[in-house]
Amino acid sequence: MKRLLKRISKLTHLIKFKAMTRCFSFGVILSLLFIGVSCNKAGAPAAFGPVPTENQMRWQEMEYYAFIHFSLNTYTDQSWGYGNEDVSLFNPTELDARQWARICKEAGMKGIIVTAKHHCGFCLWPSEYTEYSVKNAHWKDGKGDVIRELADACKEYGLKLGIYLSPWDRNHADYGKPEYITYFRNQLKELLTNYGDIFEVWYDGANGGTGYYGGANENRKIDRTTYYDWKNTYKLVRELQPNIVIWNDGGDRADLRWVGTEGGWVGETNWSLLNATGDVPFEMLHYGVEDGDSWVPGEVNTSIRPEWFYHPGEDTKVKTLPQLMDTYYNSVGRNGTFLLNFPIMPNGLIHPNDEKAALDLAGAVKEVFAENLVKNAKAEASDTRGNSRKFGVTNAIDEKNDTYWTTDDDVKTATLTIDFGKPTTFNRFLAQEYIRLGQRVKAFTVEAEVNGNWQELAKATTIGYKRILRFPTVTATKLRFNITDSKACPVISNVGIYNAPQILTSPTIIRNQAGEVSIIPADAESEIYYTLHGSEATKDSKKYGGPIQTEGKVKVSAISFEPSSGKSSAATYEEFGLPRKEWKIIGIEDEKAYRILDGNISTAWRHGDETKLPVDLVIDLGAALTLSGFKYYPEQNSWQPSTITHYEFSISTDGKNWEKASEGEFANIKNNPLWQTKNFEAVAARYIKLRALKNTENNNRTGYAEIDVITD
Ligand code: FUL
Repeated sequence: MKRLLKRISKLTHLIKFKAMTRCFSFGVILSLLFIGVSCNKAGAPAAFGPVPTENQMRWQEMEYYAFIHFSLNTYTDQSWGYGNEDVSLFNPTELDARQWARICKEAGMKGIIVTAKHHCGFCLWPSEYTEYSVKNAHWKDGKGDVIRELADACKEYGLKLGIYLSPWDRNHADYGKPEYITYFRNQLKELLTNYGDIFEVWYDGANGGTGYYGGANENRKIDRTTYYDWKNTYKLVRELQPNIVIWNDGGDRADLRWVGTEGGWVGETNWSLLNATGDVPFEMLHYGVEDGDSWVPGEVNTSIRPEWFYHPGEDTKVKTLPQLMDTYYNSVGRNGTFLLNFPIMPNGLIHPNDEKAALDLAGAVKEVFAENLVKNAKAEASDTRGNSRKFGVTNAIDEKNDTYWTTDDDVKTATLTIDFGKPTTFNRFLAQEYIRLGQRVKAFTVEAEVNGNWQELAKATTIGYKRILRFPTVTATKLRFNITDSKACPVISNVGIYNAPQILTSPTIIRNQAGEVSIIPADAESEIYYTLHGSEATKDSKKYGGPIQTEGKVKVSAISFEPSSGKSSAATYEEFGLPRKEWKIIGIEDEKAYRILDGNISTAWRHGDETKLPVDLVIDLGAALTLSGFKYYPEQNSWQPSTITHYEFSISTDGKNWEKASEGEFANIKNNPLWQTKNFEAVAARYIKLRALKNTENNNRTGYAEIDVITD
């Protein structure tokens, strides 16, 4: 029987077309085999549709691991290096990869993926194939090797090592030519042979564009569908590291997929499936493809700060506990893995604020899942096999990943009832499918029996490897987990019920054009305390009673405080430049354009549909100021983006004669559409002009949520 099942599962995996996913529409032979299985009610169900490889299984079970962004950008305050940055800038005098590994270990992470080479081409290891590496840096007199130090530290702390190797290389003279592919593979060989086991390799999707390219300083375009010849690169990778998983951003199907955003979430519906060929639009990256023919699970990558590389200005922008907790639920809790980035500081260390945030998250996750309330409960299934001994419901409450509850083969709806025996308080529900047999569940609900009445707590779609639902705290004696639709008989390895402590969300701080600061709590019942001078707000700070009129530059810090529990949120910080009271937008009649200056990043304005790029936004600042930079926050609209990528910024004293102060790109703005800051040499001016040259979509749509200037 075992051999028969193995053969069926192999066949299911091999034959890749849509009809395969319905048992009784298979070819005659397969149908007979399935009927044979379904007749034997004592046997295990056959695998259904695509299933994970052992490498994907091992990776999925890691759940949570780290990204490290470290390169020459760390020393130039950039997101993307151009490829001409001086190697000697790289000098992490206190570099300690053991500090990185210790923090990751204590944070509950299982591995670390490091940017061995980012888009600027600089290599963190002494590659034999380029001069643009640590071997020509001052650091350790050119004898250093960051990858070696990290590999050793990972070994010591029992963490796995992963490698990010950017295909786009803005330094290399051959980029865009066939010779570069040989170079890229030579580098891969170095990284995949000299540093022990590598669990994951990451090929960033940013590809081609302007760059230094060995001094050519030009725009190089590549055809991303053919240039890298991924098929043969993947072959090489698998030969060198048979246990590895390969990440690629969707265009070239690998083992793992990007989830279409760097914002820290994957879709609530999340199939670990895609089709092996054809386009993968953003929505598919978010949600997977229900009838996809290949197992390509999603990995949620996001940074612990707004940006990937270290920028000192973000030391107060480290994500708060509620933000990180949300990301945890929206990744691990939605059938994804969580890849959280630490930017390394120029001295070679992780910043203490980032360490604290990661350890706070670890503590909070531990607290939430400390006690699984199903442990002492009784479980009952709605069908016969579910109550049998071999595949019965007790397997779903034993907290083991390799045992499961399943129903009779022809059953696609089922209920598991948990009886706590006494009123029990909870607010989280966790379910796991035994994905080795495929991802099956399409919809489910959770109900609770409160004072003798059943009430619905949550309604959801897919489960996959792990699904966690949050709902308001309830006290109930029984809980019902109803699978309301499934592709084939459900196979559930675990359910969990938890009572998570409440975490107070930090307030939002905004300042409008008139200089009024408003502080908005996430929960209207919270009290707010604030400071205006940069020090951290505490319960002893001033109580907020409504908008505060401010003049000049201000640094606001605020906390939410819940009088009933005595709990405070983490502090929010916002720094505001000069008020924009006297600012006027020139040449645009539409009053709504003033949304660009309203201090609220969730309101935006865009030019009319007839606009053709390049297009200008001209502002009269009302008086001459000494400017040393500007800031742009793009409109947050992922369906019809209006995000500028290439710009010119000019200044004028009279609004007629203009001088260019800055030009270039907003690097990585498509994937990470947050504040873009550009600095330039201080200059006095009364008028500013932001000229949009190009947007992320290569069309003419141009919008702005906010524009501001930096003054000395
Ligand atoms: C993006 C890159 O362009 C960013 O710089 C960063 O490395 C992120 C993880 O992926 O696409």
